[in-house]
Amino acid sequence: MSRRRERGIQAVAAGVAGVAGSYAVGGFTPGFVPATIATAITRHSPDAVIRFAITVLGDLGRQLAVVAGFLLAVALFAGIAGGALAVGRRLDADPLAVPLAGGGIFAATTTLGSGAGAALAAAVAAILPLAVPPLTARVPSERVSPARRRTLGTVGSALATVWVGIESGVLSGPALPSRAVSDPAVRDRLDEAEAKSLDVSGLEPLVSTDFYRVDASIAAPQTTRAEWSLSVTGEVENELDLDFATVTEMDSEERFVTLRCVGDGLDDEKMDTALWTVVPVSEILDHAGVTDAGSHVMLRAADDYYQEFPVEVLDSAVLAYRMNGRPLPRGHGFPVRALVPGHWGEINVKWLEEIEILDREAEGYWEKRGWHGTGPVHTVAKIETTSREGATQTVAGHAYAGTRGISAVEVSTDGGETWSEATLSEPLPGDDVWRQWAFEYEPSGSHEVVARAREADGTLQPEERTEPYPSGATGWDTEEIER
Ligand SMILES: Nc1nc2c(c(=O)[nH]1)N[C@H]1C(S)=C(S)[C@@H](COP(=O)(O)O)O[C@H]1N2
Ligand SMILES: [Mo]
Repeated sequence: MSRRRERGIQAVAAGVAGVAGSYAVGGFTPGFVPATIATAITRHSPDAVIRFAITVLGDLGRQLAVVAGFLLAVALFAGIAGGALAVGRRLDADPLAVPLAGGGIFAATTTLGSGAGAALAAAVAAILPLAVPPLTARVPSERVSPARRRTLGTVGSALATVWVGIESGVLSGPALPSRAVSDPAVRDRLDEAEAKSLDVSGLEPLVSTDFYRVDASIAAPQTTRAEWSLSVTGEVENELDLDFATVTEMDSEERFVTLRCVGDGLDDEKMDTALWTVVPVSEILDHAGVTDAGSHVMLRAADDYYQEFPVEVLDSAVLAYRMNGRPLPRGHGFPVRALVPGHWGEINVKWLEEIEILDREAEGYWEKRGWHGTGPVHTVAKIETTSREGATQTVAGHAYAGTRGISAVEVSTDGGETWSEATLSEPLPGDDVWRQWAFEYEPSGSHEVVARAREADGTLQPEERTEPYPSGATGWDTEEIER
C-alpha cells in the first residue's frame, strides 16, 4: 500500500475515533460533536426547510440531521488529521502530525460549541490512529510486514476508541428514571385513565404510550437537579433564584395535561396526554411581585430556546417535574418544564431556567421563524383508526379543544350530508384534557367519513381546512373508506 493511501486511512480512522471520543464524555448530549453540528445546521437552515423537517419529516428530519452531523464531524476531523499528516510529511517530521492534529481538532471542536471536556476527548481519541501505527510498526514480527503492522495499529486504535466511546458514553448518560411508580396518588390517576379509555383496537389510550417530541436542538440538554435553578427576573419587585428542592417542596398536584404542537397536521401524531406532577407558577410570581409595568413574559431554557406571551397567561401555568409518576424524561425537559394548559405546545418550555417578566412584547424562537403558536389551541377531532369486523366498521380517534373542552364528536359517513354522535370517553379531571371518540356503523359501500368536534358550550369546530403553518391546522378530518 502506498504511504499516501496509508495516510488517507489514518485520517479517516482519526475522524471516526475523534467522534467516538466526544461521545465517550457524555453520550448523546449537546457536547457530542455530531449533535453540535446537527444543531448548527438546523439553526442556520432556511425557515422553509425547518418547517418541512418538522411538519413533513418529523422524527425522520431529526435523524437525517444527526446522520449529516455525524458524517460532517468525521469529515472535519479526518480533514484536520489528513492536513496534519501532510504537513508532517512535507517538513520531514512525521511525529509533528500528532500535536498538530490534536490541537486543530481541539480548536475546531471548541469553536463549534462543544465543551472543553468533549473537545479534549475528541482530540486525544483522534490522535491515536496517528500515534499508534509507528509503535506497532516497531513490534518485531517475521510474518507480518511493517506496513501491515502500521495498518493494524491504525484500524485497531480506531476500533478500540469506538468501543471505549460507546461503553463510557452509554454509562455516563443520565440514569434512567426508575420504572416503578410507588406514589398511590399517581397510581390511582393512571388507573382511572386506563379505566376510562375506550376499548378500540389500535387507538392510543388516554395517557399516551408514545409521547411525541419537538425540539429546536438535536441533543437534549443535560442538567442535574443539583445544578439546576430557576431564576425570576425583569419586571419584578424581588428577583428570585429557586433550586429544585424549593420548587418541588411547594404543594403539588397530579394533573392530566394534553399537549399539541402548532405544527401538528390532522394526519400527524403531535398531540398527546400525560399525567404530570405540577406546582403553580402564580405562587412563585406572588413571591417575586410582578410590577405594574410587567405585561409579557419570556420563558428561557437550557437549550437557548425562548418563548414569549402575555403575562396573564402565566396565571394558569404550572411547572412540571414528574411525568406519569416518574422524573421528567430528559427529552421532555428534565428536571423542570413549564405547562400552559390549552395553549400550543411551543410555550410549554422544557429545561426551563428563567422566567423573565417584560414590559413589552417580544418574539419567541418559533415566532422569529414565522409561526404564530403562542396562543390557545384550535379545536380538533382526529380520525386515527379505522377497522372492519364483518359488516361493522369502526372509526375512532381523539378530540381536543384546550380549555374550551369537548362536549361531542359528530361523525358523517356520507361525506358530510348527515351526522351522528360518536361515543366519547368519560372526561378526565380538568376540562382541558383530550377525549377519545369512537363510532360504529354498517357501511354499504365505499364512502367518506368526516369527523367534527363541538366545544363544551356547543360551538361547532370550523370546517375550513388550513395547513399547520403558520397558525395551526384547522378543519374537519376526513377519511376515504374502501368497501
Ligand atoms: N426548551 C425547549 N422547550 C420546548 C421546545 C424546545 O425545542 N426547547 N419545543 C417546544 C415545542 S414546539 C413543543 S410542541 C413542545 C413539545 O413538548 P414534548 O417534546 O415534551 O412533546 O415543547 C416545547 N418546548
Ligand atoms: Mo410545537
